[in-house]
Amino acid sequence: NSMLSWQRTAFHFQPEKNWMNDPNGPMYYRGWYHFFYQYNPYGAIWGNIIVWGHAVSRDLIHWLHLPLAMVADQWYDTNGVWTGSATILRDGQVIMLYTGSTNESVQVQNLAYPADPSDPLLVDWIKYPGNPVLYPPPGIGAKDFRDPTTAWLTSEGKWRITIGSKINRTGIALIYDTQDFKNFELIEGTLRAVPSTGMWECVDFYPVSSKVDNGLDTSIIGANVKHVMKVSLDDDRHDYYALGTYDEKNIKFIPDDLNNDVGIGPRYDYGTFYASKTFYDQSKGRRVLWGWIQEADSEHTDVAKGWASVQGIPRTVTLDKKTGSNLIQWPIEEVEKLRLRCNEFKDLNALPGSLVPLDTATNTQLDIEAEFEINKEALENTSHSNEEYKCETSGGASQRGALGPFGLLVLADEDLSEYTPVYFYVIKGSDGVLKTHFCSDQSRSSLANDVNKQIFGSIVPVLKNEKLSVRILVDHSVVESFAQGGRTSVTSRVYPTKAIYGAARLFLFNNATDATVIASLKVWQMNSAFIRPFNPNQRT
Ligand code: DQQ
Repeated sequence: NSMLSWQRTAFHFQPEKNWMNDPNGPMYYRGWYHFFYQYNPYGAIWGNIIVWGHAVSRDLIHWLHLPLAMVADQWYDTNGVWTGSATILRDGQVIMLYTGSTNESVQVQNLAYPADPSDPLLVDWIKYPGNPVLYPPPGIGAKDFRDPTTAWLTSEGKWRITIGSKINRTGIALIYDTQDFKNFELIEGTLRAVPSTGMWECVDFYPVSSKVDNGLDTSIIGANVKHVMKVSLDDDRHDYYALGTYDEKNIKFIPDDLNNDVGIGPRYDYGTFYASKTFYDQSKGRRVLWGWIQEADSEHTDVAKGWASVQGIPRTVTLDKKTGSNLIQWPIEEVEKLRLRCNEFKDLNALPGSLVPLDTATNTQLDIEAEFEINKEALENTSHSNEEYKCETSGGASQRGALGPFGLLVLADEDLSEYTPVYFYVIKGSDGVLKTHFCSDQSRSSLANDVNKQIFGSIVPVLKNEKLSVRILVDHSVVESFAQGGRTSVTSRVYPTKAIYGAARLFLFNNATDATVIASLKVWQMNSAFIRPFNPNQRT
């Protein structure tokens, strides 16, 4: 089926066909990255039966699709093999915990492990005959108990996991300790609970270093370590994180800032990015984040095209040492191996109200790095505006202010009947302090009318003497944008009908009324990744 085939991505992970959602059990094992994912083998919708797809890679970019890892063949997962996480024990043994939806649609936790640990591809999986290993505890709804995390070690030498749930409207993270992943002890209380946040899906809990930029194994605690707790809010389908302290003695996560608590505080991404999960990559000593990027078109269109969803380019996650109050997310370095020809533009002058076509080759597969500076006079002379600005509601890239918007139009066609602006909008407050918003505007991204054209974005911290900078990965129907080295990210799905293949163009734009913007850019054409079925005959 070649319908809408230009929307297929070239270097983002996706199955050959059908529906995909959450990332599951990512890990590095014996030379291979493993990626499992929620998958419907029967169609392009979430429905029928969700099982675990499986793919492996040497570099997190090129992938081989393997047979389904687990299907819904037991009473305890017959309504779905749902999300779960991998734990690698100290002797190298792999433990997989996942949620099953039972024959009565009760959410239970199950244990699985590789049938042959000496097979680096881990093709075959065994479900523990004693499953399920956990039922919803008293007081917890049968359908509010899912998505076990990777386990971490307690100071007593036991393994500890957390599982998302809710009580009334309070989102909670339940805690269990175990020694063998078969018998679990429910710990009284919660790791964290936040009123009015609803069901917590896909909780993630991990340490980050406040000193160095390498990642930390999930069990690390102690000096120079902060903890990150992330929840996926079923209510609004966004991933929120909080930075804080893990009080191991009282088994509590304590956020640094109660206004930036779990379910309330910053988001990993202000666009489309959900049910994400990190893993510690012991081969490169980094923590890597996977997130599901769902479609913004209609279910009807997904069915017609025969597939739905992509995964984000894996991102390394570190603590921002400069602000101390947010994470830095950055596309894994391996994606740079796909860079082909580079067009470099130096000190382009974009006057107020200007559009500058950038002469690049093809523009559907790009890696862009851009820096922007507002001329000094405008910064100094512009009177404060006290403007209330919000990417989502302030009129997008066509609303003009003194110091914004300016940025790039990606996936644009020559006539500008379609384009997606990724831009900054700077505001000067009455105190003279500048505030920078970073947005992605989908309102003119497609001539099709059955797609969601919301505008996304948020504030991005900009420190003294920093230029404004953005990195944008463009891949046919997905645009992943990172501002200020990864302090804020915005991902969007866009569905151009004209700005496709050779017809796609790239523009620099400046819609500010006062600011002249000096822009320098590097634009790389991106190669396609090999993402294809594994041929067992080629196995060496
Ligand atoms: N998706 C899974 C659940 C999880 C949800 C089912 C999040 O385990 O809570 O496909 O997208």
